[in-house]
Amino acid sequence: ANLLRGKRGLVMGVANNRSIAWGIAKAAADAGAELAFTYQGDALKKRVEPLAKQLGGHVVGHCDVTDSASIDAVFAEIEKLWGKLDFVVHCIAFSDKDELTGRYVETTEANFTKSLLISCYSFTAVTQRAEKLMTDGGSMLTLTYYGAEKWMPHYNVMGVAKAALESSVQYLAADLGPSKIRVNAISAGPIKTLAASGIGDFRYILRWNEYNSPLRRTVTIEEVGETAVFLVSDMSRGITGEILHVDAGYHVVG
Ligand code: 0WD
Repeated sequence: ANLLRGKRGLVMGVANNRSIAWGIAKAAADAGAELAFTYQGDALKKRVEPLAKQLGGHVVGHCDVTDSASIDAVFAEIEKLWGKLDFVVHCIAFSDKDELTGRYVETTEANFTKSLLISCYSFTAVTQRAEKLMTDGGSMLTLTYYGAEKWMPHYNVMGVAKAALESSVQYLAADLGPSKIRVNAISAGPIKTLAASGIGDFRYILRWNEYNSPLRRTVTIEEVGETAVFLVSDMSRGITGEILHVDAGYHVVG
């Protein structure tokens, strides 16, 4: 399948080979896309560079979304490299681990602000820059979780951040529709990644999903990756403002 042949995409949020961003990058490269990657800080640079190389991708630099100058720098690099952009995959979220356990009501102002900035606003900030390079239209994609829709144990401020992110997908879709830029999210079921290991009782949540989802299992980064290919390809050209669940059907249960 060459669904993404001729398309150029930016992938943000690869931390290692378990990252959802990596599952998406692999699937997109398989579908013929040319990819660019960012990394957050020198520690991740060493991880991301060899992974990008495996897929013949470009590394366009350090990007910490709390530093808007680093977002600008990465987009300037993409403009130099390609002059345009067809899709962006945003797989970035953060909350202080100490607040991903216990009660939401204890959330501090500092962690609330930081979590919403990194996990929600950064998608808008990236979309602002991407819009200018998506001269033939394009597709923006972010990752969310069911904890945005319903209370989930330990998800706390991240659930509130994902609710804001899902709402921003709708507002961005309306704003960018006239420019033929689509904006969607995948609501992934739980997957054991670095970020997920910070969530309290995560193994129990995985097990709970295995027992209770309609497909009686959890999902893989490869499955999220293939759905992402669909959402950034022209196959989904009639879809925008959508939150698509890739969760073995769990959202119909809980
Ligand atoms: O169960 C799961 N793993 C699910 C994850 C279920 C549903 C959704 N998601 C979402 C996450 O909330 C996130 O938005 O998927 C996205 C990707 O997360 P992931 O693949 O589970 O986690 P990971 O491999 O850790 O990648 C997240 C990365 C960070 O990694 P670490 O673990 O080092 O924080 O987000 C990046 C970073 O690379 N990141 C940032 N990037 C730029 N600037 C920043 C930042 N300030 N903070 C975190």
